Amino acid sequence: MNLPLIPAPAATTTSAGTFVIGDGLGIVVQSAELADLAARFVEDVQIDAGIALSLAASADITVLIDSAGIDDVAPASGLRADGKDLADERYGLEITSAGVRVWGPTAEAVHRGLTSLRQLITAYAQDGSAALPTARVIDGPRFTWRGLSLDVARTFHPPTVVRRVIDMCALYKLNVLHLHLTDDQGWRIEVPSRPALTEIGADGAIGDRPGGHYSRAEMSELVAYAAERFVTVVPEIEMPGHTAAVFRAYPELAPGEVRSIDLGNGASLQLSTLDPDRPETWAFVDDVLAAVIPQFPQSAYVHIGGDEAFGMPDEAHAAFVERAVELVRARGKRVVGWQEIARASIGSDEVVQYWMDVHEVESMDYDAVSSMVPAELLPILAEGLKKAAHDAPRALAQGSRLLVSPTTWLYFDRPHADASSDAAQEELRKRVGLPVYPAASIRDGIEWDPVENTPGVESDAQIAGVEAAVWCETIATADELEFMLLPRLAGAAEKAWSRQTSTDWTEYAARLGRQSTIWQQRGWRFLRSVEIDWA
Ligand code: TNX
Repeated sequence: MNLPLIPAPAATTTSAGTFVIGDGLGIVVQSAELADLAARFVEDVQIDAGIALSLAASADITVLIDSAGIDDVAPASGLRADGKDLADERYGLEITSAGVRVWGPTAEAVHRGLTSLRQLITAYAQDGSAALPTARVIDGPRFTWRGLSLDVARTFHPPTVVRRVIDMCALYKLNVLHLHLTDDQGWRIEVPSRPALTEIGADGAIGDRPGGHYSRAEMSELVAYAAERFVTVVPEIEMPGHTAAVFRAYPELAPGEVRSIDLGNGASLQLSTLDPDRPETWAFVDDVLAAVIPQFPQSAYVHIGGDEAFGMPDEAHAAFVERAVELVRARGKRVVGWQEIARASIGSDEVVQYWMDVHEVESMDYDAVSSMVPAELLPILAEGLKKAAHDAPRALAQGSRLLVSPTTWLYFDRPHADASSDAAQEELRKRVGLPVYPAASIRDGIEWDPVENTPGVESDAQIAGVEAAVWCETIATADELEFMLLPRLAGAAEKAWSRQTSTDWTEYAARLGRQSTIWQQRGWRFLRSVEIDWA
């Protein structure tokens, strides 16, 4: 029997008995470092399943640091955003007719195990108790970097919304939240030595959406909230393109002529970039790094963007990337960047985020696209796409690992293809999502493999991890954001964590249907696809 868990665990055996979880049952931790985890678990089970467990009353659920049996599952591949090499997320979960045990070699592993238990309790909850099947699970991730990139520049998502997104990531064992903190439309993080970035650059977003930024205190609170849930927040400071907000704040950094193409709907595409030949550029970049890096103590990486430096000669772009890498390294961090950074000279410490899926680029319907974008933009796009095919092989040849984020399967700003049973959702579905992308179904999101579908990649070892991305040009509110994230986020987690290289749709759909209880309990909006039998 497959347990109703997403992502699917590595190894499960089930048997005929049950153990009933109900109000007042006790949870005992065997070391003090697990006390906070257990307390959060009790809180989560109360919200998700309406069952009130009690801390330390009796040992119905025992939680402990122990590595018994975890070597039955191979260690994960990839890189960790927090730079830890050895932290191990493999865990065991055993349900017998006498009680439940959750164990692992680290607090993080135990947290992953409790997350599975939380999903099980909710899936089986009925009238205030949950009869769990007796089972033994030994589990661990396929890839160590399992992320979501969230665009807070095109729409400013306030801290309460970001916390909800962190909760979603944690529920699906995703461990990286990559914040796209700066773009043409807004600069969202404080840099005390450059106050105009937030005084001027944070104003506004796309169209008439409100602007905003995270104060230093708010950012630190978010980072801590994520860390408590074993999610590392990786900051992205986009450069040398996508910097119109910088130029609004500090016009002296702008090239002589600032050019942009109007895309309609209040959006425009900038064709002006930071200039690597000007010393002011580097004083600025270093000031920003000096302020930003200490705000993200868990992250071993800084994301420098690097994508779509439209109009910039290749040599200048490469020179820019190389200098930016040096500055980040001088501050003790490593660089992750969008795939275009592979056109520069980089090495095995740099992570290259693969996004322009070759299959998507090849099958693009140029006639359709040309009716959607200004004519002036077409040759620029075409040139960028031509170069894109070489990025992943070039990154691998330089010894870098790929963070796999292909548009086809992991861009959650694609319109949803599945119809919804709800009329209001059908309206949303037609309005939200970038029309240049063909719509994608939930099923599309799980019928692929990060190794098989990435050009030039032959083994898990060449991949840093798997990261979904949600760009917010068409996503204006928290409701719309949740609607685009769920249920797709669960599918991304399945691909990033689960060891199965092919996922059976019918089996996955059955597990997915059981997830909606938690979403409803938490008030998270999700696409009510007619393809799924929701709980
Ligand atoms: C390309 S993905 C971009 C973003 C857009 C996105 C829309 C990437 C590195 N650059 O600026 O928001 O497409 O899907």
